[in-house]
Amino acid sequence: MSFKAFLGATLAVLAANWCLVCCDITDGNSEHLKREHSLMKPYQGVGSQWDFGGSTLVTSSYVRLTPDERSKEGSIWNTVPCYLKDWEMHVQFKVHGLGKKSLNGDGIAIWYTRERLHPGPVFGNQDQFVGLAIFLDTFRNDLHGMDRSFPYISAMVNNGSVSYDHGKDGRSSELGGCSADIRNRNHDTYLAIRYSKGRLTVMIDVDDRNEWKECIDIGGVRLPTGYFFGASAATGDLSDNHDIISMKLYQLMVEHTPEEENLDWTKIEPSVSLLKSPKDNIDDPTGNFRGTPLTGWKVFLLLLCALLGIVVCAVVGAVVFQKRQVLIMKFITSDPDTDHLKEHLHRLLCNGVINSFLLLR
Ligand SMILES: [Ca+2]
Repeated sequence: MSFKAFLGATLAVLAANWCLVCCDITDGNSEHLKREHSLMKPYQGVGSQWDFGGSTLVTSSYVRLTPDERSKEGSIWNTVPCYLKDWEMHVQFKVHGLGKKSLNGDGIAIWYTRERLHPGPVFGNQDQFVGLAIFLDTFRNDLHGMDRSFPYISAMVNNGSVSYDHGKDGRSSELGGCSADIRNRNHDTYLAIRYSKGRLTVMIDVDDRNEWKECIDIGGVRLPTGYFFGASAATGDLSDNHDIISMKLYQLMVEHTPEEENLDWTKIEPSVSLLKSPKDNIDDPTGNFRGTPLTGWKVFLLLLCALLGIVVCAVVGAVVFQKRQVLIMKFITSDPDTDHLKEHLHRLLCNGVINSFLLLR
């Protein structure tokens, strides 16, 4: 192989690898890692670009928000407000501890909020926050919500007016979520949060398959620019090590209309315009969106339809049965040969079944 051919082949392999990485991250959008909003080993930016508080401990290989001890809370916050309109945050994290399954808590929250470094009761951060939160809830508080398994990942957008309901694991304000086995895994676990053109997508990679699995995908989400990224965690009577390995922010190159560009994005109030109400499913054990409740006349119509269906089926069945009986009688009287009769009866029965099927269709 000539040097030229060798160089060409090497460049092709490099280009293919680069493309694979690129496609994996952004699904087609070109992207840029924003170092001022990213937290990476060996965490040299901590101190200037990141503040931390509470029980947070920064080592050279991880940022431990809480140790595996009771009643701890810690957080880490980007000091630089983010003015990107479209972004994707990748979080590499690890939740691990000595507690047996279900005997651990409480979890991690990833934030994009107006305020920063305000300790409080929501996974170590303040309640009635303004902005976006993604909760990695590892402890089931609501013993009535057995339809979902824990750990459970969910999203909440708040304009400061809503309190997070720990007793219900945030179900009343949840925009979407999924169960994810994120605890005590032997491999790395990842979460991706993408916000672009009003669409919020959360993906997870927790099964060591090196592929993203969708967890949340909702439109109509309005978030301003100029907020801060952060992460926090808390333990209660039960505990875990809550470690952040990295938080990498990528800018998504998305075109906006001139009208959108001219808006003052810092003035946007966090909100969600859902077609249906959020998953406030206090009465609904399935946790799914509820349709309008069935009123009296709707129940009546439903029952009437069911009754009519039964009557139609019964009439069709009776007609088919009667026809078949008549034909059988005809053969019995017209053909006294027993073997021949048997063959006809068999054929008729088969035809009868097929006819019944066709009629019922
Ligand atoms: Ca919980």
